[in-house]
Amino acid sequence: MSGLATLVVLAVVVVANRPMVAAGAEALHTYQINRQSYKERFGHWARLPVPHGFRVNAIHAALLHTGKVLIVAGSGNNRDAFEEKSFRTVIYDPSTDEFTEVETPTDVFCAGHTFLPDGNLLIAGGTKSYEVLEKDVEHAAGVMKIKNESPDGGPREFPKGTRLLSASGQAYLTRTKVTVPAASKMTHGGTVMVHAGEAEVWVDAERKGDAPVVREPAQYTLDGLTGADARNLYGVSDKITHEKQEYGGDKTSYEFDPVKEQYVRTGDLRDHRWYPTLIGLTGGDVLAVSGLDEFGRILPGRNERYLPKEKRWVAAPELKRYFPTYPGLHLMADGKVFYSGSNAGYGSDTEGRIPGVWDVRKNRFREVPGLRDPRMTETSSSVLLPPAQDQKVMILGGGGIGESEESTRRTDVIDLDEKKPAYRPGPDLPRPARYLSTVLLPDDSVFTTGGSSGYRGGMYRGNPRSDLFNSQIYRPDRNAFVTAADSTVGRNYHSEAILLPDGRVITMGGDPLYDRSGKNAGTFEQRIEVFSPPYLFQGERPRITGGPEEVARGGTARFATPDAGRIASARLLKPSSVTHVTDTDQRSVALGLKRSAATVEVTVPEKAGLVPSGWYMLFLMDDSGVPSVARWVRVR
Ligand SMILES: [Cu+2]
Repeated sequence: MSGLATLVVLAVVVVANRPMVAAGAEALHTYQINRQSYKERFGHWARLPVPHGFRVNAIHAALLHTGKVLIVAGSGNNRDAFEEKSFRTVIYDPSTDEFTEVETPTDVFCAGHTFLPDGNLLIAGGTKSYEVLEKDVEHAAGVMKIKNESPDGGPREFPKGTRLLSASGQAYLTRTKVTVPAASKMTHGGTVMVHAGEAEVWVDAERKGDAPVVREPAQYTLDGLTGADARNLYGVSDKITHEKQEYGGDKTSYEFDPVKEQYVRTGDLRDHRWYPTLIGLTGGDVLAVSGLDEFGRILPGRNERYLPKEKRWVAAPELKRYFPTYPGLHLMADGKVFYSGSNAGYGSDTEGRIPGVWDVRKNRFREVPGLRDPRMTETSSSVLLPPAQDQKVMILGGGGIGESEESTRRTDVIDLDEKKPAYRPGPDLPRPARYLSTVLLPDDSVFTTGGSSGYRGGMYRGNPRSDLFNSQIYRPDRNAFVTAADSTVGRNYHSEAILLPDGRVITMGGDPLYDRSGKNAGTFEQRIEVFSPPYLFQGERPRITGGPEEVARGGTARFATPDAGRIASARLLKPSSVTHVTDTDQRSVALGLKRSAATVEVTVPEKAGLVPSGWYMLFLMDDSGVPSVARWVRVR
C-alpha cells in the first residue's frame, strides 16, 4: 500500500468517527441536563413549538393581565415587510400553548410601551421610514424647512414632488406633501411681530451625483411662485448630502386592550418618536422620553406626557432634558425617576450619558458617581432589584457607542436610599455582554440570559459570532451570581425575556447583523425557548385558591391557601413590557404577611412610587423558596 493510500484510509476513519464521538458527547449532555439533580440546581430549558404561521420577529414583548404574552414585530426590522405594510403582532397563551394573530394597523416597530393603571398597554411611536445607508443614497437629500411669512391666506399645502431651487439653479423635490401654517402675529411691547409658519419635509435632489450637494445652510425658492407668494414662501436647509438617512419615527399611539386583544388608537404623540422610553409616573400619567424624529434626528430633549383619562399626549416643556434613545428609566419610591445610564443605540456620544436621579416635579437632575466602564452603557440593561423596597438598581454589561467591538462584564449596583447614592461594584458577568436580558423572579433573585459579546452577535476577539449561551441568577442578598443551565438559542439585538405567571421565563428574538460566516446578512431568530428555574424542581408548589381581584395600596387582603402553614413570603410582581432590554415596568414588591390556618393576609405598601397602580402577579413562596403559580390582582 502506498503512503498516500494509507493517508486516505486514515482520513476516512477520522471523518467517519467524528460524528460518533459528537453524538456520544451530545447524548451524555442530554442525559446530564435532564437529570432531576441537574434541574434542581441549574433549571431546565425547553424549546417552544411555534406553529409556522406564528413565527414572528419578536421586537417587543409584554405580559398581559390575562396571562397571555403579547409579541410585537411590526415590520420586524425587515424592509420588505415595511414596504408591503406587513405588520405583525401575535399573542401566545402559556396555559394552552396557543397562538393568535392580532391585526396591527401601523408600524409599531421600535415604539415605546408601558402598562397603564387599568392594564392597557400604551404603545407610542414606531417606524415611519427605514434607514438608507450612505452607499444606497443616489440623490443628495436633506431636511427642508418651508417657511411662510404671511399671516394671511391660512395654511398652504404643497404636494409631493414640489420643486425647490437653490441659488445655483439645482432642483430638489419634496418626498411627501407638506402643509405650512400661516405666520402668526404677536404683540411685544406695542410692536406687532410676525412669526413665520414653518414645516419640515425631506427633499431629494432631482439630479444624481455631487453637483446638487450643499454642505452649508442656504435658502431655496419654491419653483413657480410669483408676486407676494414668492416673497413670503421659501425653503431653508442646513445641508443636502449623501449622508446615511436614519430610521424615521412615527407619531401614532395606541392603547392595546388585553381583553379585546386589539390596538385602540389614542391621540397622536406631539413629536414623532423612534426608540422612545415610556415610563409611568406615580399619578398615572406616562412620560415619553427621547427618540428619533421623523427625519431620523434625535429629539433635543423634548419629552411629553400622556393623560390616560383624556387619552391624549401633551407637550411637557417643563421636562426638557436630553437622553440617548431608549434610556433605562426606573420609577423611584419618592416619585423621582432614576436614569441608570443604560440606553440603546442613538444619540450624542457625550451628552446625556451620565446616570442620575431625575426629579420630574422640579426637572432637576442629580448625577450619580461611581459607574465603572461609563463609556459602555449602550446596549446595557438595568433593573430595579427585588424587592423594590430596597431601592437598588443594577446595571449589567453594555458596549461601546455605535458598532464598537468593545463590551464589558461589569455590573454595578446603586442604593438610591443613600443620602448621596453612588454605584458600587457588583459581581462580574462570566463574559462581556451586550443585550443581556434580566428577569425578576418571585424569590427575590434576578435571572439573566442571552446577549452577545460583540455588536449584534457579531465579531468579538476574532470570532465572527459572539452569542452567549450561559445563563446565571443574581442573588442580591449575596451580591453574587450562581450558574444556571445554558440556553440553546443565541439571542442578541432585538431579543427579550419575560417572567410568566407560572414562574417560568420565556425568551424570544435575536437579530444578528451577520450569519455564522460573518459575511452574509444574518437571519432574525424566530425560535422561542422557555426556562424553568431551579425552584420548579424542588418540591410541591404552594397554591393560592381564592382571594380578591383588587387590593388597595396601603391596605390588606386575605388569600386562601391550603399551604398557609409553610408560606414564608409574598411578592407582587409587575408584569414586564420590554424592548431593546429596556423595561420600565417590571418590579417586585414585598408584602407584609400574616399566616392563619388556611389563609394568608398580605399588606400592600402605601407609596405609589413603590407600587404604582396596575395589575400585578401575586406569588406566595414557601419556606424552601418554591413559588406558587401567580394570581392576578389589581392594585388601586
Ligand atoms: Cu431596534
